[in-house]
Parts: sequence; C-alpha cells; structure tokens
Amino acid sequence: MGNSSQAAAAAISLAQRLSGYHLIGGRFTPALSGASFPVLNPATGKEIGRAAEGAAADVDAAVEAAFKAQAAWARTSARERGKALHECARRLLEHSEEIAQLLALETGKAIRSESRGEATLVAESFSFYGGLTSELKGETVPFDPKMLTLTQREPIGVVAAIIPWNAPLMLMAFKIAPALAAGNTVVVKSAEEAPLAALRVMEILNEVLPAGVANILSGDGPACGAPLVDHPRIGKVTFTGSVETGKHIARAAAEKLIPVTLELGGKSPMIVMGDADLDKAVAGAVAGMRFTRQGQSCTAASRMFVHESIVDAFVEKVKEKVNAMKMGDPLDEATDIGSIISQAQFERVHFYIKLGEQVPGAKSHRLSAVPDGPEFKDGLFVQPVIFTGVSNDHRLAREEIFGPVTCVIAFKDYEDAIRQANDSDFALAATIWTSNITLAMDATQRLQAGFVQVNQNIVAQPGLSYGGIKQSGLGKEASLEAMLEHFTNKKTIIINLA
Ligand code: TXE
Repeated sequence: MGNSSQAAAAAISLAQRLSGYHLIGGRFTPALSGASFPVLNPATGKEIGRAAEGAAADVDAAVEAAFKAQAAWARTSARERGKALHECARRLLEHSEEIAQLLALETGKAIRSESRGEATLVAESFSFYGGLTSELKGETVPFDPKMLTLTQREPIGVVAAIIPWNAPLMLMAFKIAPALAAGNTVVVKSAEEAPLAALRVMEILNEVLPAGVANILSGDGPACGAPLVDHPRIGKVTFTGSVETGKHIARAAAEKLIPVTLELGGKSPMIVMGDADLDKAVAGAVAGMRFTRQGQSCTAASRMFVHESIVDAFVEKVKEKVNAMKMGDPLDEATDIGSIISQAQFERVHFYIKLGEQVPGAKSHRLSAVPDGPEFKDGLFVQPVIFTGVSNDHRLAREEIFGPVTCVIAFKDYEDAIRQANDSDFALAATIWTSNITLAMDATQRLQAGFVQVNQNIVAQPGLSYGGIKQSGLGKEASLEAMLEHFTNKKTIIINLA
C-alpha cells in the first residue's frame, strides 16, 4: 500500500468510528430521530461515513447541555481556562496529522498544500486564545471621586457557531476558541459536506473541557441550523457562509435582539502595477487565488487588475505556474490541487465558466489537468480557468463563484484600477503589487476591504483581525479584539464610597 492509500485507510476508519454522532454534553449521541446522511469523498464520489441528521430536538439537547455547563465554566478562573485551552492546543497538535487526513478525505483539499496547514492552525488558534484570557480586563472610569466606577467583561452565555465546508476547522477554531476563552459555552453546527473532521476536533476538546462546554451537531441549514439560531437560550450567533444565509441569520437574530458576527463572501481585487516585481506578483496571484483549494476561498483573488503594459506577460507566467501544478488524489503528498467539495459547487462553477465563455471577445485559459485514473472517474475536479477580456461589470467579476476561476482585467492608470477594485458589492481582502511605496501607501488608504496587503499574500492567522465590510460581513475574527468585542458583554459597576 502506498503512503496515500495508507493515509486514506486510516482516515476512512476514523470516519467510520465517528459516523452517525453529534457530540452533546461530552457524549457521542446519535440523532434523536435516528436519521443520518452520507459523507462523501469528493475526489472519488464514494461514501466514507455518515453524519447524524440533526433537527430541533437535537438542538434542544445540545443547547441545554451548553447552558448547564456555562455558569461553572464562566466561574473557572481566567488562568484555568487559559491552561485548559493550551492543553487543547497541545492535544490538537499531537493529533494534527490524523485530523488533516480526515479533512483531506471529506473536503478534497490536498494534504500538503491545504489540509495539514489548516489542522495546525486549529491548534495555534487554541494556543493563541489560551494566552489571552488574562486580557479579559475592564477599566476604571474617572466619574466621581466619591464613587469607584468600573467596567467588567462578562461572557455572553451560550454561543451558536455555524460553519461552512471550505475551511471548516480553521473557521470553527476562529469562532469557538475566543468564545470559550471568554467563558462562553458553544454549540457548533457543522457543514453538511464536512462534518467529520470538525467532530474529531470536538472529541479532542472534550477530553480536556468539562462536559457540555463544547458541543457539536451535524445537519442541514433549515432543519438544524435555523432552530439553533432561533433557540431562546442562544445569546450570540457567529457564522461563516453565503451572503444569503448570513442575511437570513441576521434577520432571525434581530427578532431575538442578539448579536451576530458574519463572515460572508468576497470578490477580492488584486492590483498589479506596471512597476511590480512580476515574478513575485505571479506567485502572489497563484497563491492569492487559492488554486490549491480549487479557489474555494472567500479571500480568493478572483479579480486581477493588471497594468496593460505587463498583462500579457503576467497571464503567460500565471498559466505556466498553474500548468505545473498537479491536480489529483488529495491524500497524495505530490498533489498541489485537490477536488471541489460537492456536486452543487461543481455545477455552480461550470455554470460560471460557460457564462464567461459566452462573453464576446473573452478568452478562457484552462490550466493544469484533471486526474484520469479510474478511481477519479466520479471525482469533482475542475481545471483552473483564467478569463481575459471580461469586464468588471460582468457577472463573472461581480458574483462570488467559489471555484478556480479568475478574471484578469487590464487597466491603463492607477486611478482607474482603484475605482474598479472598489466597484464591488464585496470588500473582504485586497492586494496591490508595486515598487512605488507612495502609491502602495495610498492604495492601503483607498482600497475598500477588511484586509489590504502590499506585495504579499498572507492569509488568515491568529492575531490578525480578519473580516470584511459591505456584503462581506459584520465583525472581526481571529484577534484579541474579536474575543473582547464579539464574545463578551461589558458591565458598568458603580460603587458609592461615601
Ligand atoms: O453556503 P450556506 P453553501 C458562499 C460561496 C458558496 C455559496 C453557497 O459562494 O458557493 O456560499 O455555499 C448553514 N440557518 N460561501 O450553500 O448555505 C449550512 O448548513 C442556519 C462562502 O455551503 O451559507 C452551513 O453550515 N444555518 C463562505 C452554513 O450555513 C444555515 C463559505 C453555510 O452554508 C441555514 C461557504 C439557515 N437557514 C460558502 N442555511 C465564506 N465566506 O468563506 C444554511 N445554513
């Protein structure tokens, strides 16, 4: 057996052990209805396990368990909570390889280029927030000399975290690590397409945390996610997913007047000036477009504005680089690009590719090659595509495709590039590539985005505040600010000293 088949065998046996369960109150629990749904390996189309099909009754049980555990967890000293989170981080790191393999198996994300890094990031997020519990500080307020006036940070209570499939573990960790650090308990609703690696992470957390502190349900959005948001004991919802579902959740939360954090879509611009270091910009384009993840990233550089003087050379070099990437078995160390997550996404991506191909004057450049082994005949692989000759007004440049499809749009002058970059409903991430420092600084001030980078492409990391504006969402993740602002309530206390 080759290394990738051994990894697949280990991941399948882990998937089967976890099959059919939620994790509620520290216990693996099947759905109360007994129902489950299949979990597929998108690279082969084969079933690898099953997930419990959650519904309102399961939501009640999970929220009740979280509610019961919350008061004691909030009373645990900040130092002890920090130590517990550090211990979670240690164990997550110890098991990161098996977590990465399971993630690769159920999402199709290549182990070397994607899944391993994500599994490690989960551990890093717990260690980051484990070190921040002593930062849950209040202030003294100079109000009246005869009164001592203080503010205090308190946990909100039970937090619902609804996560998507594209980076399920990273996005779950960015939500629950700060929530737990601040003394909340959590109920996660995993993504239908990727429930098992998240369940394994939760199993590890439950070896350390008191029962009920961290719970997870699987199930679909309407039957399981919606009753979770609506549950009267949920005090906060944190969500990553589509704009449409995000708005739906925000409306439901507004009915209860509870806060929401929303990480939604993106259509992130990359501006490449004529004086940019071309090789670095090309490497940045390939990394920024997240071809390794089949472009399934909300920060994907899906609109590339390139100065007309270098646009042809830029496109040629990007093509060369992507053509050299190997698409194939996600568990093979040699694979750069894995598969798309699901049939629905596969069809959505092809819909947009066809749309682009119908644009008069547009040219599509299909890159790399889909794997041709018999085991991949039902695999959801899509060749990366670069479109040229499509304008920023076209649907291809306006709507989030969430696939390996990008538009390269030539521009004449900087002002025009900035205008087009900002001409979008989304505003999550943006990059500019130039050797002119004054221009770069100017762009950081003028680009509308939650995250602007110059001559580089760092993706989400603990410590860097992450989140968009406009239709890209509300609120920030991954930082100290995220824990303080989004997972605590501030109480004012006034003591009369007279
Ligand atoms: O998203 P949904 P989908 C974008 C991307 C993608 C599109 C559709 O463009 O093509 O969204 O993906 C849960 N109440 N992003 O259908 O529906 C659902 O079960 C409560 C961008 O996967 O938003 C899942 O757990 N929950 C994005 C989660 O919401 C509900 C990442 C996301 O599903 C619900 C993913 C409801 N009524 C998709 N309906 C990013 N920002 O990175 C669904 N859910």
